[in-house]
Amino acid sequence: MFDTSKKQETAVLVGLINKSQDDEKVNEYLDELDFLADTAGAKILKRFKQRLEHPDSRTFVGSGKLNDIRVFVKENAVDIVIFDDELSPAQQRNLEKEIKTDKDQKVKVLDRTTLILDIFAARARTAHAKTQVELAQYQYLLPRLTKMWSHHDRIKGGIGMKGAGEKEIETDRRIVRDRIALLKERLTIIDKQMETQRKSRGELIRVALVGYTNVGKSTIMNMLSKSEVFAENKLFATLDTTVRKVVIENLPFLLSDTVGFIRKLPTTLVESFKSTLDEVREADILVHVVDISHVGFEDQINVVNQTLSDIGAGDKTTILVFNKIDAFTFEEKEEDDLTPITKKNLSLEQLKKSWMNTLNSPCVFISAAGKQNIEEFKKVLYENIKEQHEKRYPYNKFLY
Ligand SMILES: Nc1nc2c(ncn2[C@@H]2O[C@H](COP(=O)(O)OP(=O)(O)OP(=O)(O)O)[C@@H](O)[C@H]2O)c(=O)[nH]1
Ligand SMILES: [Mg+2]
Repeated sequence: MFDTSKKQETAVLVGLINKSQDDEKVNEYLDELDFLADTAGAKILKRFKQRLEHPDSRTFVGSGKLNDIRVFVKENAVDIVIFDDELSPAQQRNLEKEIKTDKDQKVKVLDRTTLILDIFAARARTAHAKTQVELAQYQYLLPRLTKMWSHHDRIKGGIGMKGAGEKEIETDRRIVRDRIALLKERLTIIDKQMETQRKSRGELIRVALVGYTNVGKSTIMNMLSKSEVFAENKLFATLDTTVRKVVIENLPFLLSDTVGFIRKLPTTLVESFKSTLDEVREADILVHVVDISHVGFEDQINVVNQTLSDIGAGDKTTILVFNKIDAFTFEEKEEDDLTPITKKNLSLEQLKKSWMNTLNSPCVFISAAGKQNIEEFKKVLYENIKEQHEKRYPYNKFLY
């Protein structure tokens, strides 16, 4: 969707402030949307925020804000307007019409879902990932087809006649449906191959790295397995699952690194990434990686937990790994500062204490890039794998 062959495309972001997301939260969400847009190759020129309890059913924002956007887009020749929520087909159509001031102006209206799907499409390398992403894109497109191409309506015939426009839409829909059916068939075949592959891996304990996108999963994978999984400071660097055999002390196990999660991950994506996520579903132990240097790390933990329970992996043994302690910062309070303490004032030590006291599952604080506390992490991992091993092979305790 982003054309990288020409000059970098420019974009503006739009988000709503309401009861469920205050100004600070919206800033954080727009930071993330900015990061997504940057990953996709666009340059953000401005953010628009509006206080509105519910999105306007016609144009998402109110008419005053829409006018501000229209003026800015015109003056700065902005290429794309990105909304931090899923737009209904009608909203998208109305917005495209109303933001344009003259008919030659080329401005695209995107929502968060299209942006995520777009990044996934650009990052997919293997046939498996490509098929999964294409399926998700078509599934997103299908219900939007009639209304999106509503210009056909105008050439519709009189009462009782099926107009050419409608026929065209029907044809388009049929093509998309056929494509979806074909992609699903292909995925079934790939799924079977993957299942056979997983079965042939034998009886080793399986550990899966899970977590929000960009928290350091692949960096940890590389550190533990000395493999070279692609890791970089972009969202969704990893789409495919990599599995490596790792040995700690003399205990071998399988470690997998997979796609990261994000707030409002499009449901079509979760569905079509089913077989990639099987690796997580079938794991014995989850290593939930958290970026503790991120202001919204607690929200990210909740998003990941929710996604895990959505895919049926919510009740597994989980080790919480707080990564990037080297980049952690906090606002230290002066002694005479009597304003109430907030989460922002907590030091790393205080955070550690509070998490260790409230969690039932093990947790550890590390820096994968800075190689801090890795031995402790390995020890926790070892203990948990050993425990699983003993449960599974009660008569085989002394093998390691
Ligand atoms: N400061 C700091 N940066 C880190 C640490 N661990 C990883 N990073 C950086 O964080 C960024 C993301 O790391 P990845 O390992 O690609 O993260 P990921 O969770 O695999 O991300 P996705 O595959 O995109 O979901 C990279 O730029 C890493 O260098 C750490 O301990 N400290
Ligand atoms: Mg990764």
